[in-house]
Amino acid sequence: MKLFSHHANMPGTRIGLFRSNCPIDQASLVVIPAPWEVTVSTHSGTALGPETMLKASYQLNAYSPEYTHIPQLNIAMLPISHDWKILSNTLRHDTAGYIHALELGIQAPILPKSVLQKINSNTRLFQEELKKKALGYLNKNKLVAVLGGEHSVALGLLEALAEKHEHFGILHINAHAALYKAYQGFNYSHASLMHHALKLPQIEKVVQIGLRDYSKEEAQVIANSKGRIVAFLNDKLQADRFRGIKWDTSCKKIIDALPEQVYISFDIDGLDPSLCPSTGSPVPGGLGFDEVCYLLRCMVAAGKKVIGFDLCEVAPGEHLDWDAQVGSRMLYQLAITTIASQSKGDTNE
Ligand SMILES: [Mn+2]
Repeated sequence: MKLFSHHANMPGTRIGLFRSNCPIDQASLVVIPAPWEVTVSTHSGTALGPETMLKASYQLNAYSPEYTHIPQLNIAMLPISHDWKILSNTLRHDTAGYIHALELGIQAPILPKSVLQKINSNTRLFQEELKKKALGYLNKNKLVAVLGGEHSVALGLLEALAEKHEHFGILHINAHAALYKAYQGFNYSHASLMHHALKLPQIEKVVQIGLRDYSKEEAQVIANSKGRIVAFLNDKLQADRFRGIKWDTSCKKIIDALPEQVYISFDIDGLDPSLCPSTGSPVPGGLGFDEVCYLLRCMVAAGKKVIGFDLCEVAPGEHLDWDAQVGSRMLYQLAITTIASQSKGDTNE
């Protein structure tokens, strides 16, 4: 309660996500905004992702003709936590100069051990708080999603889901593999999310798409994973298309690699950077918006059940808020996919 009590964005004082007026206690899908950016590289701004996507979501028609059997989108976003935002800003203040120096290739920038420890321990505390919050809603049989913020914010939700589900897989959409043990000294960096996720035995598989910027060490982790990590490399997927293999065929292969229950972890930089120019670490190439939407629809048609998702690394841009427009529309696609995927079986376990 403490975290959300004093922020102006209280239910009833502002229009909800996608102009929905669904109260949180009646929502089937609860979105937890995580305005967090402590270890972001290159471009900052993703802590503003949730509020800019909320605003952009008012311009969207929340209607999907292919899912008319869903009577309405019962989705509600929690108020954006002022306390999380302040903590993130404080820690970011300590890291920004250090990260900037590393990226300029300046030798041995100094970040005192005590500062690093402070960042690592506070990040862990934040993740545990998010986990607790997510578990509270999961225990009420609601679906939960996290809206970042940097990609590391998804760990709390993954840990919460691991307490509710014995087995599930992750569809990981990202230009990066996120398999670093630690990155730039940070234990819980955006570049380490999958490394931490794979410590959860409940996660039987990580299926990666969009991957096009990764290290030799990360490639070795994938190769040594005995099939637990399946990477559909971006170069390979695109080469297949250039050779005339239909995207539909590739989607079937991706979906076949996933177990029945799927969590979707979506770093927006998995998409072509023309769709997310202001994200923290943009990489040329990548997936198209329609390609991802088609894959999501195929997943529902194939009977996969989406048990939760995150959408991260969306940052506001300078021009017309294009990044937030794309982000909110992808958020809608993920939400409708998750809700539609429930109808082929029982909700939750
Ligand atoms: Mn990424």
